[in-house]
Amino acid sequence: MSAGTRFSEVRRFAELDSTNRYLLDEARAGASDGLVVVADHQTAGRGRLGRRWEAPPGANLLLSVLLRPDLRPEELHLSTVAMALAARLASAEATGLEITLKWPNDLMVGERKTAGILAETLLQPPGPPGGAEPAVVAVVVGIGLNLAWPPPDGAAGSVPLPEGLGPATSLWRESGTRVEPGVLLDRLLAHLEPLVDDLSDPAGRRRLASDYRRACTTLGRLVRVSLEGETVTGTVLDITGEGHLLLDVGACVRTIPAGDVVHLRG
Ligand code: BT5
Repeated sequence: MSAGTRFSEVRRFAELDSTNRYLLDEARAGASDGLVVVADHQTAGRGRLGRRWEAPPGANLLLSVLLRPDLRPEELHLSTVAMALAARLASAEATGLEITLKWPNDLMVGERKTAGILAETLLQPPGPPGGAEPAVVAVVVGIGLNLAWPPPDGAAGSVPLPEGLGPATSLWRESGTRVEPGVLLDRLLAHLEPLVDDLSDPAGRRRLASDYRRACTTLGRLVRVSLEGETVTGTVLDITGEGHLLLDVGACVRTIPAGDVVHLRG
């Protein structure tokens, strides 16, 4: 990335446990806004709720960025939104595919997941519940973007997908275009730069939220949402300013802060 942009320092690793773990440690040690880390392979790539992110060495883009935006904790979901919009634009530009967003953190081609985003936060003070309102010190936003894996059917060297992966796809599989991780990285960071500026500006935050709504195919859908200990089905009425789902479940409208969604029909 060219000097003078927020993302002028990119650290590249052949292997790391997790790019998010690495940058959270760097953030605690005082690393600056804009540090980027990329790995060819992760040995313990993280999803939400302790889940794993899978990718064979060298196939996909695995990256995290460290941000220190001027955000309140309830606005943090917008950092995931900024990454999702940047990755969507970069992927579409490189392949011509239409990429949609699935609440809360997925990029999709049709109903198959082509990227997942994990934002992890450092708050100050982390202290006990009921204490002073915490401030956002840093947020690490990681994305795993499937470029070449899972490969197209019959491609040389195909290996069976891990069990429980769910409906996954890659840009190569969907478009026939094999994009190098470095090419997609440059495009993604170029799109991310102005979107990260938007995080620290009220008008910018409104723009991010409205661009997200336009790209998010969960809105208006009949969905099944798995929550801790319960599954609910309903129609998505809206996504709130805090990034929560408003779900019409018939008897009432539920506010869902986080969960796993299955799109049931249009
Ligand atoms: C996510 O979690 O989708 C967030 C994934 C973030 C990964 C990036 S890679 C760079 C950075 N460093 C990290 O350590 N993490 C971030 P979640 O919504 O919980 O989805 C996880 C689930 O997606 C898994 O349980 C699998 O079912 C599925 N999955 C795993 N690998 C996948 C892949 N490559 N493509 C599609 N689905 C996958």
